[in-house]
Amino acid sequence: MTLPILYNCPPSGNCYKVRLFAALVGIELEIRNVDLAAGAQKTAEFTALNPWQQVPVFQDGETVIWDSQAILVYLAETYGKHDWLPSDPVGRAKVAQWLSVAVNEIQHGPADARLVKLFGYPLRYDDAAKASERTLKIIDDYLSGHKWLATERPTIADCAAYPYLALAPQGEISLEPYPSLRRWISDVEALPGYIPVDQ
Ligand SMILES: N[C@@H](CCC(=O)N[C@@H](CS)C(=O)NCC(=O)O)C(=O)O
Repeated sequence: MTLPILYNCPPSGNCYKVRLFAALVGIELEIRNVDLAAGAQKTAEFTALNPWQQVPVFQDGETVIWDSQAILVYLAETYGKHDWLPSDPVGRAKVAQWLSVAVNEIQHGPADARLVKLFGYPLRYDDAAKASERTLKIIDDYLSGHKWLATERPTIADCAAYPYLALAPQGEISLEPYPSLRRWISDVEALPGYIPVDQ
């Protein structure tokens, strides 16, 4: 049997989103690690898969998808149970809303702070820390009245948002002031099949 391929980088939170969801729903993947530090994402071969020269990339036969949010949508539709991506208009829109937050507010807050502290990326740490404060506060307030992000049950929105929220302390962003966010993180970690990020 040919397994779908995930072009992956072990400490990447975006790649971890895909590995996490695959583990939660029991999708077996062939993992191909891409050495970002050595510039393997910039080769002609990899650029043909993803012109943005980024991981993750997912390849399922002839189908190639880049962007972790898009891969989650594909996996939920193709392999996952429909519960992970609701089919009703409101549920679908709420999932899209949080996928957007994952790429924008979460990326430019705790994910960027982690890039600076863990990998020395030339980004402005103070800006990322300030953005993190606002983002984490808004999400914490929201989660004080909601068990999961998009619907009454976990969806791909939770998988997309979880990695860089849970890994915020690696960017020296404390989760201490956010009890509802910490409760949600524990709930994600209690899901059957949960796997932690590679280090
Ligand atoms: N929106 C994309 C972002 C992907 C992304 O930023 N990937 C990073 C690793 S987390 C990457 O491949 N960077 C390549 C580089 O730094 O040259 C996604 O969600 O997949």
